[in-house]
Amino acid sequence: MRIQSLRLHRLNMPLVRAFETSFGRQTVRDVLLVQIETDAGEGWGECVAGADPVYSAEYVDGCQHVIEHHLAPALVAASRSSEAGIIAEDLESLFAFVIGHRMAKAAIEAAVLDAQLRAAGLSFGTYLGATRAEVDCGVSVGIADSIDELLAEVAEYVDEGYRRIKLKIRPGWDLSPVRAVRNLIGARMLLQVDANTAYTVADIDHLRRLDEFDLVLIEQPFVEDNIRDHVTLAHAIDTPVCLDESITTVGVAIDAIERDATSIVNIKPGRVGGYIEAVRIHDACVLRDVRVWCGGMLETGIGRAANVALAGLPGFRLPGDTSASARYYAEDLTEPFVLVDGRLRVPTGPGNGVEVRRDLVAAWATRPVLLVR
Ligand code: SMG
Ligand code: MG
Repeated sequence: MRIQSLRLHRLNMPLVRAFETSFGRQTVRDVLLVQIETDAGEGWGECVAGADPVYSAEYVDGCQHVIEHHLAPALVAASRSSEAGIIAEDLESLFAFVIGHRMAKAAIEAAVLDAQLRAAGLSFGTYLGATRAEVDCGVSVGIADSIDELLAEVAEYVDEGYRRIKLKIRPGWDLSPVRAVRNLIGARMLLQVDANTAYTVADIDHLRRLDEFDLVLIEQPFVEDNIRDHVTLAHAIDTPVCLDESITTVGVAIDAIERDATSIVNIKPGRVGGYIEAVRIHDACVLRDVRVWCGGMLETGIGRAANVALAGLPGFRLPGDTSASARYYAEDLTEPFVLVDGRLRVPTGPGNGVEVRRDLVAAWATRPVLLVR
């Protein structure tokens, strides 16, 4: 494919309800979209980075900068000088000169994949290897102002049919909310927690008290570069430990699994540099009989479409943070994803299988479109 240009779109989308985690409270999503134009047609990708570098080192202004000044010029130049043109499989080596910046790279990869799969008439699901037509969905529930408000929110999601509840926790908001929610939803409903690195190894005795709630997993209790303390926790606690922020490459995933730091893996394509690396991590986990599930970054329909396709792969044996559009946004940037019997359908159309609502992308823009060619 010849890549003629990249356009970067920035827009704000208010969340239907504030989302609070151990690292902060978010009421709006600052969305960066990559639109590429090629000789075979166009493609769209969504960047998952947040407005501030608080979930990871990446943040949306940084992603935009590195795309504008480093990745996009390299992509356009390589496309111009290469006989065969560029496809998504070329990007890893093409972008290797930029260290890290996986969320920025993943946004471009998604756009290139969308364009090349549309041109080939293939869906993301078929390309990635999805074996399911629909995927089980969970919902991630933020820290609330009170236990009563938390219970009201969880009850709503249970009524809507979500198949798993994930509670955000932090020191001071853990045992009591988890106990209250477990009492509300009963013993059989899947329940898990996510600390987003808010604890330290000194909290292990406290975290062991979560064992009585029969959780599916505890996600990322300690800082991302500390694999060793997760090993210590995993040996001390019955609840399975699951890494999110720590898992940045297939190599790190294998290392963490083989050291016993994680027995279930959260896969987020944005965090690991794209869908191709996400499938590698999936495959490495399947080989080691480690279950995986698809994480979420409050994506719009553009990112969600591809995530749902990924979640259709056979190793995704737990419900993902792949919730319906209505859990996040009053109006989505694509046709809405609707929960039916606790599941979302994997799009079957070419590319990501959804249509971008350009009117909304333009109407909600916070900056002029930036063109690189
Ligand atoms: O997309 O439903 C979603 C959000 C899921 O909890 C979620 N994501 O650490 O897993 C996580 C968080 C990080 C995102 S905070 C913006
Ligand atoms: Mg997480």
